[in-house]
Amino acid sequence: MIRAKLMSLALAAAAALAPAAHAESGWGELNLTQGVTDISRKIYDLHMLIFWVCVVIGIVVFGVMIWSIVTFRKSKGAVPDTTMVHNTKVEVVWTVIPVMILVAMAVPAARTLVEIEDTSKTELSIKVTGFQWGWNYDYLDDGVSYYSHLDRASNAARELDSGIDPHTVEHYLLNVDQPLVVPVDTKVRLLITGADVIHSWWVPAFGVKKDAIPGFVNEAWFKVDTDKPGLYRGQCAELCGRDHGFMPIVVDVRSKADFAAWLKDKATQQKPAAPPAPAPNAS
Ligand SMILES: [Cu+2]
Repeated sequence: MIRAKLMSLALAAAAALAPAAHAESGWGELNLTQGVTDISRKIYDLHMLIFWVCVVIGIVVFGVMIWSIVTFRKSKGAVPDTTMVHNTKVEVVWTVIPVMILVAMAVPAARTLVEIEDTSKTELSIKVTGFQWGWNYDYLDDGVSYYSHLDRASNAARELDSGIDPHTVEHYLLNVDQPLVVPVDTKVRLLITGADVIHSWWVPAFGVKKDAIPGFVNEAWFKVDTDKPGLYRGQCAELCGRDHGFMPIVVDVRSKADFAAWLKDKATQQKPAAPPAPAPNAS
């Protein structure tokens, strides 16, 4: 009777989940993104590997537990065994198997962690300073530096009683006035710090999230695939005060040639004006 009830419950649950499982977009939105860098894909693969390890362990453990509860219930006349309280063989097995599983997960995880921290051989260094509330990007070798704030349209709509429907604003709260511009296929090193309180620079598609701490310089790096130029969005990921939700991040990834042209342009714009020529001596 109970077994039949359990079976029908399990079937009902499976039926409820099945159509949703087919709607790729629905479930895809819940999962980690695969991203556009080698590291972000490695993080995704690790996440999936460990997720499935957990699923299998969950099924096995709960399966044995539920089966034991149902099969050896009191109403069926089960009597607890008080003679066998220790079994060395079983203890060894349930210690060795989890240790092996943990080691099998730790090895690839450690390898990826080491790679994430490897900021050698970078080709472009940008200092990122988080402040209340926005970001400053400083291209250290090129004398280019600028601020990146929430874009005007979002900023107007977010005001109390603005009368603007946020749904009409494109990329509401996820757009900036000046994005960070970087080239594809280039190992970009970020030197991340904070000007006032702790912020965190987070762009999921790159697999990068690093705290911006005043007085500290944290390093991070990313290298976007050659065939993946475009706009990538992120947000401050450390609660930093009143306008924490209003300091998004946008990274504009361009081809190497486009980037070089942009950087040259920006550098000329920012070059301080030459001092006025000295007035000819009035004699
Ligand atoms: Cu913040």
